[in-house]
Amino acid sequence: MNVAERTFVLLKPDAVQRGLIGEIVSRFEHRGLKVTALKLVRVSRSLGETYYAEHKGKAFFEPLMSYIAAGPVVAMVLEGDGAVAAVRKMMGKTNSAEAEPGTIRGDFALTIGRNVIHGSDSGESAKREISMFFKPDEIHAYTRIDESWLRE
Ligand code: D4T
Repeated sequence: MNVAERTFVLLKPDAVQRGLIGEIVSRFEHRGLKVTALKLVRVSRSLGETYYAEHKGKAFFEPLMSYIAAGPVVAMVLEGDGAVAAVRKMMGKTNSAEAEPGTIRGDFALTIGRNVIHGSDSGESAKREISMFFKPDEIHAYTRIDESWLRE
């Protein structure tokens, strides 16, 4: 059964500063995912720590904090059938060095520490991450003109 779901995507500071915002958002739009919220924000230290709480104490945590706070990021909510899994597949492996060509990391990144994008790994993570970046009234409902062609 087709069930539209929400996922959260973050274009990291390297994506913004390398001029990749349009290219990456375009891939999601062309796939049929609906952008229902989008903004440029700065990740504070406290937001970064909450966002990456599961990694606190690991060797890469401090470099990760510096990276994510190094410049503005683009936060967005995407909606569509199987959106969480679709976005994860489109991003490719976390370690860009192992990401397949054709994926976002496989096409635009080389290392794990500069992997240009984050996408939620489950519906539960999506809910948590969306609530960290967006108020409910910042998420918009509308109809895409191609919607009737995106499922049977
Ligand atoms: P994000 O959250 O950035 O989408 O990454 P993933 O969900 O794909 O992967 P993750 O939580 O395992 O890693 C979070 C973040 O930390 C960086 N990282 C990770 C790193 O710099 N060195 C490492 O060894 C690991 C495991 C990359 C992504």
